[in-house]
Amino acid sequence: MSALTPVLTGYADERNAAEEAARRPAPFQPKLTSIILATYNERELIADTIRGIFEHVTGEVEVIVVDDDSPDQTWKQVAEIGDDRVKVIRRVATRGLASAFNRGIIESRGDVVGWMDADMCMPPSLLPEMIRRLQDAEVVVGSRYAPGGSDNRHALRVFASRLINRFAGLVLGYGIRDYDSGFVVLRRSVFDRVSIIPTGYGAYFIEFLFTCRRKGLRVTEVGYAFRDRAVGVSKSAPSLLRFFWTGMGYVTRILTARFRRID
Ligand SMILES: Nc1nc2c(ncn2[C@@H]2O[C@H](COP(=O)(O)OP(=O)(O)OP(=O)(O)O)[C@@H](O)[C@H]2O)c(=O)[nH]1
Ligand SMILES: [Mg+2]
Repeated sequence: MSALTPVLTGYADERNAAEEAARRPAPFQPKLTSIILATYNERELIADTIRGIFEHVTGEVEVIVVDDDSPDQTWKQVAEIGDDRVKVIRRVATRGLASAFNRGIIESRGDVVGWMDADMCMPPSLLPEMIRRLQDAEVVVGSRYAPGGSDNRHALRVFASRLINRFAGLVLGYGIRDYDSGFVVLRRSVFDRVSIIPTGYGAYFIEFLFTCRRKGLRVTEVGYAFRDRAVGVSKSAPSLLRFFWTGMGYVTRILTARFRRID
């Protein structure tokens, strides 16, 4: 073998690598990412959530906060941040998580749209990985039950959540592990095919994911550690009775989703 061989091989390797790179699709890079936060009495945690989003999501970002006239004046707290990338909508005389996210979607301009809770239970640091995964999917869900995921809440809440998800998996299928996650980023084009049905609390999300899959869209889950809220009051489970009613709402919605055909 001549002394030149390694040099020639190196050149061929480089050329192959360059050709390979040219063949690969360009990494998915949104022009504008819109993150929607629905809030009700999140005064203590809203600023940290918004700060976390700007810290972690690169490129152009807008944050849309939809607040239902919180008695603790979360809306005012957001307005006082004074950042023109943050838009606050103060809805009056209406309440609802699903309708709040729907309003945020209507107001959003991004080619990537996402939404999450504003109580730091869902880490903004996961957003870059979720956005990156849009390379190979239309919808990317932050998941407590995918590999790498966990949930540190009270055992009863974890049990109920696992039960709901097991039931959703059984009735609706498609292998989605965290059907009611509520932590998502997606390509705007998804809304050309699927709308959220904006009624009720968090169960709208189950039907939304189910419809996405039914229409052939790719849904990917990324595991994350859900941390129970450090301060503030839970809106879904402030009492055992309310917790039970919320759970019943989820069960009804799963069954409705299975048989409803809107389009
Ligand atoms: N706009 C609006 N936001 C709401 C409403 N209810 C809850 N939220 C927000 O929705 C997100 C989820 O509510 P949480 O109270 O955290 O409910 P949860 O995540 O089921 O329960 P915990 O995390 O245990 O408190 C939070 O950002 C809330 O501020 C509502 O009626 N309107
Ligand atoms: Mg929460």
